[in-house]
Amino acid sequence: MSERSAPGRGSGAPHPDAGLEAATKNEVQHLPSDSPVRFVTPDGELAPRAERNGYEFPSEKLLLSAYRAMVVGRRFNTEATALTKMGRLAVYPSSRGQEACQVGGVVVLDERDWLFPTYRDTVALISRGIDPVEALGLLRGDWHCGYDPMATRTAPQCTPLATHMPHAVGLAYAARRRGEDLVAMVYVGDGGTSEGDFHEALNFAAVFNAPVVFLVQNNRYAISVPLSRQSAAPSLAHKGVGYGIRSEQVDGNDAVAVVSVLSDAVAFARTGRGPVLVEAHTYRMDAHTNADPVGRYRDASEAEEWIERDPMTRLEAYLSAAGVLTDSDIKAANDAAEDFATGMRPQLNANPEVHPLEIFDYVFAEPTPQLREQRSQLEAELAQEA
Ligand SMILES: Cc1ncc(C[n+]2csc(CCOP(=O)(O)OP(=O)(O)O)c2C)c(N)n1
Repeated sequence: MSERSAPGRGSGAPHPDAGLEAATKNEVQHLPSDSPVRFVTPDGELAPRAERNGYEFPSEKLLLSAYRAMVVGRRFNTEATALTKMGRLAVYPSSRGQEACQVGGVVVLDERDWLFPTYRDTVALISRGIDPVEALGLLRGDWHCGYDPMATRTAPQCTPLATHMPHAVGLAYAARRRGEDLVAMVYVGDGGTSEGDFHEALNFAAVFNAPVVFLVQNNRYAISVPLSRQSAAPSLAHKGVGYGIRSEQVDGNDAVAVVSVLSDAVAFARTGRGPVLVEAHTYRMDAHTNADPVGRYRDASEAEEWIERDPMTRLEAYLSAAGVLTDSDIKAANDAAEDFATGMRPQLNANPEVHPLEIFDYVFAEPTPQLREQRSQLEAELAQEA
């Protein structure tokens, strides 16, 4: 636990109704740091201690597992993008450049915790141990969701912006009322913070003290719309403050800082002291998806500049200089990533056998009249074609 969250420390396991009385509210510092929390400079050197804003250094073990997962994640991003070019994947929203956030939000979770991802967050899914082929089910167009959300404690990837946020809050609040101490980690983009569901979720979470960590990956663009056209707030982290949520901003390309701030946020939420919002400043190095003409709204030189702040090279440089990572560890991580990518290829090259009518199953426990009608329309069309 960091100095920063110390005021509420020791509150112990919460009463299931703890949300109704946020005892620590007045003691909690809600305002984010003036500049994003940082541990490591882009060159891989230690940043001045003051930039940590009181957060603690993560363990070497956690950083090493984050590093390995990031190497796999980077390789997965290139493989999935290649699969779109070969026509094996309908669409892929790459998170290249955002691997510190993708992995950082997952390595701080326990098995009991829930993850609520968006379409951008497939690397977070594989970092949680979800089979890569199952993780690509939605983007391949086979299923609404290719993995079992209950077994993996991972909600389906959400395509409508921010609609998963109230779900996460509801799940976390219900779990707390049942006496469980799980935390829900919600990923959302900068564009998602302009949606009504974002604001409703934050308000509910704050009023009912729900154990949720909102991770805003501010990658600078909502497709082609730059941040300056999306928000006039001093930072996206400030959006949490208005709801009474402890909020923080972090350098999202510094994996050490991301892991530290998010570990602290998860511990804070787990001990019943309420939700936390973390804005991670990062950059989407690739296009929004493979179908996006990125050159029409941003300069190639901008992406070039961010290469210097690449989260992978930064963590690698830091861990190597600290003597935690050797050349053979780096090679082993890259070999494992290569095996991972080649391992998923045969399955993705095979044609999936999915019955078209299955698209209507599992949408709701009880299908709506509209779904039933659509299902019979398609059934009739298929019968005609047969
Ligand atoms: C409710 C809703 N409105 C519009 C869209 C269309 N849309 C898809 S992605 C996107 C931009 C999202 O940007 P951001 O939240 O920053 O996430 P990123 O894609 O950058 O990860 C928009 C507007 C949508 N999916 N859902």
